[in-house]
Amino acid sequence: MSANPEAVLNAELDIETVRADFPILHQEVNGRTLAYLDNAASAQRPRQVIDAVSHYYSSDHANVHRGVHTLSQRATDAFEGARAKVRRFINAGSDKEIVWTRGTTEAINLVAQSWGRTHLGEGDEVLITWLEHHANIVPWQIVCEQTGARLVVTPMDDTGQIRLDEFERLLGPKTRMVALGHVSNALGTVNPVRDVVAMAKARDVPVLLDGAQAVPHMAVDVQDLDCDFYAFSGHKMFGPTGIGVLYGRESMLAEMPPWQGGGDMILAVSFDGTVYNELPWKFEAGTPNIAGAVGLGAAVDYLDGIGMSNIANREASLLAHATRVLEEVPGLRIIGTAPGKAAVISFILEGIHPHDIGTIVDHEGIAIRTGHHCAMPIMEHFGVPATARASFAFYNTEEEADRLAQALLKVREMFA
Ligand code: C6P
Repeated sequence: MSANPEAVLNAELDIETVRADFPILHQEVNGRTLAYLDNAASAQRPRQVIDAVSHYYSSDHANVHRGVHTLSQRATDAFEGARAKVRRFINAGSDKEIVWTRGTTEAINLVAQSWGRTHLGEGDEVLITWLEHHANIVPWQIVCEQTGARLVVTPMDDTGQIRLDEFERLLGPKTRMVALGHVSNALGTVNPVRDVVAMAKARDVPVLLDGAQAVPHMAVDVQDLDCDFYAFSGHKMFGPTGIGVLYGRESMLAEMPPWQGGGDMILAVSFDGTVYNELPWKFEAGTPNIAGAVGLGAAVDYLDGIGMSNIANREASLLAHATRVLEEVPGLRIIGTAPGKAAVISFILEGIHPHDIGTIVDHEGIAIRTGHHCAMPIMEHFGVPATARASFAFYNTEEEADRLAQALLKVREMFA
């Protein structure tokens, strides 16, 4: 699909054209056409991203920010050009606010270590929610251990929505940071991040949003959200693995110390001391994932070409269809039933272990994820060890959802 935002704005997506962009989807798995319904774990890449990475390695590769030679300049232009694309995509105010990381996990660890170790002390509180991925729990637990701060958790209700009344109550004089997911990977709940940010801002508490499951599926505007940090991963938004982004408000990043030392994050080094580089390079020690950044820039172009509102609309109708057909499977219970969910359906089948479900549907060529989805507290809340999870992208079809429902009927027959 060519990048032409006006032509496709609010258009019905031509699914066959879109699917033609994704070579991996056109294969048989276990003798059946692949139905890839594990997009929340990692989405697939369009040809445009694969070509951009291949072109970079075939024509432009050298180290960045280090050479006067032509290839190094080309690599630097491609690398910094990708940063500018990401900045525009999430409407950050400046390229200085876009820090490359390995992914969401590293972005959150960066904030926990750099910001957390300098701002948290004995008795301070970090307020998260029950819906977090482990990547937005464990880094805070680590920094709490290091500083004597305490992790406070906002409960959720049985539909999988955070209790805003409880959040407001727990947001107290000792809260130093609020950190929560924009969209839950395990349930699909879209959290009321605007309300949360407004409440936190009223008390001058900074907010970090884990956007790993939001950026691929909806338009995200960090200035409009008014958050201080926003973390996301390239591989979930149709870009390469090993590249991700930390957006940080410039005033926050400016006063944070580096969290890793080495090449590229310095202006001058002597044995008497080091002068750190400017933003954002202060946080990018060592040779970065240049090809990953280039590929992520191409993924942003691709998403822009389709239009995020078209993607959100398409996925909403896919979710409605898939929910309807899965609910017809006897004994199936959907875990996470918040209104306005993202296109994620976590479910259990009475009396059948999710891993068995995953293995059997794989024989039908259908890829879903089973397990705790790196969100063990959510499983604990619902009293289940694991769920099966189908997670959709704009290139999925109603027919694939129907195939999943039919495969689940077979699973039930096998265990009858
Ligand atoms: N969730 C899933 O199957 P990384 O691994 O750093 O790219 O992303 C971590 C992460 C952080 N937050 C959320 C909300 C996520 O969903 C993830 C990754 C995958 O749901 C793999 S566990």
